[in-house]
Amino acid sequence: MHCRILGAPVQDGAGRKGCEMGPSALRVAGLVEALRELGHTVDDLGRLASTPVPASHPNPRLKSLPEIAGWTAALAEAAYRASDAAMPIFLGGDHSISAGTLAGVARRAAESRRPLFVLWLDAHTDFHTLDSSTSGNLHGVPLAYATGQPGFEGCFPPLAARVEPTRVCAFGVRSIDPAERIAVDEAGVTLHDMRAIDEHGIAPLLRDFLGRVSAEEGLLHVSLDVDFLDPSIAPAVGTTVPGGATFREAHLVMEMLHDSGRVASLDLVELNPFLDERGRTATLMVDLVASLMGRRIMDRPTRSY
Ligand code: 6HN
Ligand code: MN
Ligand code: MN
Ligand code: MN
Repeated sequence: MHCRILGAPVQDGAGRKGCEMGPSALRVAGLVEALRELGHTVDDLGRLASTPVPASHPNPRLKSLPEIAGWTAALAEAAYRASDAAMPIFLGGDHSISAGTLAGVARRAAESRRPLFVLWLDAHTDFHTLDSSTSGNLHGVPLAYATGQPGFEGCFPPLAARVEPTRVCAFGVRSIDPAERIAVDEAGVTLHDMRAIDEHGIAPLLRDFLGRVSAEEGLLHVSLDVDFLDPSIAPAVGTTVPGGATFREAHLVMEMLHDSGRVASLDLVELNPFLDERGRTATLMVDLVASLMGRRIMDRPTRSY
């Protein structure tokens, strides 16, 4: 695989500062070396920059709207370019970066006439609109924007192609605001909360989704929020919620994703190195990427989902 690494040092979308250090911490934890060790070629594109664009909205709670609108435009363009004949890995930065990365990879998928699927690994659904957000933190809106929910017009850049919400599957949800619950449902997003994972196990749920991706010969974008993981193994995030994915659940997801051969692009988001303990969260994120990219304990027969 040919990978392109792009740093997106965005922190204005989160309530706590520190995510701008995320790309550095992931590099220090050995991301590029891990990929090369697995036989992949890596182009490190460094870090993206952006300038705020004028934007205003009647919701007075929204924070840093011009900054995040600027990042979304810059990232949409960068993601579109980086996804040409390579697998882009976007290093956040808070989760607002996915507004741009999804917009860019959706445009690429539409041009190549391939259906785009999204696996959203997160304690949250990030499905607020600019109108419904009560915290005003724009890392709570990227999935609503990228799936074309109303109310972003005139603030965020227009979408060249939207992500079809029925092709989005969220795993690990355990905190959802009332407005998001309604919107996710109406949009037709598949949502597996932690209870579903407890009851069924994560493997059969993921196998179903990967089966759908395969059946349509889809491209798969994976968005991995640090808070998908249980805070006891991944403390470096500003929005910890107890009861998250375990170490083995998370690795199993990555191993199954690797076996599917469908992953076309990846976000690593919400890592706040200021909150980490001796780099353990950054190291875990790099190890999860390694599993996704082919590191394994034992060889297994190739399986197609
Ligand atoms: N994240 N729903 C909450 C809010 O503030 O709107 C939490 C958002 C968390 C964002 O997970 O990237
Ligand atoms: Mn998130
Ligand atoms: Mn989250
Ligand atoms: Mn909220």
